[in-house]
Amino acid sequence: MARAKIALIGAGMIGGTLAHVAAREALGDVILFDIAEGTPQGKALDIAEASAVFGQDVALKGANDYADIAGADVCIVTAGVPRKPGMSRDDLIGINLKVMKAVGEGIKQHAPDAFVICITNPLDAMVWALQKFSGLPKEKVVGMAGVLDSARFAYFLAEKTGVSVQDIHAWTLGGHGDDMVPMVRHSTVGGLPLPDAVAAGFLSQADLDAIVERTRKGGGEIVALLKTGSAFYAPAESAIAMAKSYLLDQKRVLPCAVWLSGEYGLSDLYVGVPALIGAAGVEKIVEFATNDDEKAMFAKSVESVNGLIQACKDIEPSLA
Ligand code: A3D
Repeated sequence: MARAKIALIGAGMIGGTLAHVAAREALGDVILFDIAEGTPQGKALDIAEASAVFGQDVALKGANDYADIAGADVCIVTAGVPRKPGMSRDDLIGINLKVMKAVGEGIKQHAPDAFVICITNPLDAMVWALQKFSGLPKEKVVGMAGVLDSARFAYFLAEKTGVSVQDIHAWTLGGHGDDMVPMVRHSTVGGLPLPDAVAAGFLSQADLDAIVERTRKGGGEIVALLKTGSAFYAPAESAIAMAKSYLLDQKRVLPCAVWLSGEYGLSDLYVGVPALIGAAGVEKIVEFATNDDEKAMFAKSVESVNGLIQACKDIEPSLA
């Protein structure tokens, strides 16, 4: 059987890491695409040379022409600009919306059958715009944010409780902004929902509150440390988990920005909820039972996402 073809649109910090991880895991042949000449070619060659050390038979190629993504099974989009210290994700909207238009048209023309994972920020609005510009089926266009936000939440819980990350299941829903919703009652440490884990002495309520706040600001913490850009290792790993679930039909339930049509009482927007990803793309949306507090936090987060979508429509009238 032919190897899968993975097109990475954007060969910057996340794009290069995605190429490395995809090649190491032999997920498929990799096309690294960027408008910058030389960068995708250089990174592709560097990783291809490394393949002789890590011992995987995969082909890597750098490209500046969308024709090279033809027939891709998966496209992962990181094209655009990241945040610098002092910027919010929303400050990126003007530049990145134009980039989504070019990328959407490229995918529509050359890889219309691909499963598309958007990472470019502000995430929920950019994946919404990318679906519109590409015209691909909504179940084949998703945004990566929830896997990363939930991974941060899980890591902080593991660090504080001393329990293996493998035995922690953390869920973060809503938009990918500082008002995202870490789902305290639905997240577990060793099978115990977090309020029970507090009662059992794994961590204090104050520790849990601090972890929830740190999770919400997790992206900004890395931006402040790096100073020149934003996180890339954990975002790349997160998107690879989603691509793998699609390519291998794993049917994992992962928090992803997906198109909602009635679920959670919402329609016509992309926002982070648990979604089953299999060979058909988004095959099912899992609806958590939410209490009044969780509903209010989710509604606030959705309001921010709707504000960003409105800003996209104001900038690009064809999206209205
Ligand atoms: P960076 O290293 O700057 O890479 C972006 C790449 O996009 C550069 O190589 C550019 O040359 C390229 N590019 C710009 N315009 C185009 C275009 N029109 N077509 C093709 N390529 C283009 O950034 P990065 O890899 O660190 O981050 C990429 C994006 O991911 C940014 O928007 C970040 O804000 C976002 N991001 C999202 C998350 C989420 O969890 C959603 C996390 C971290 C970063």
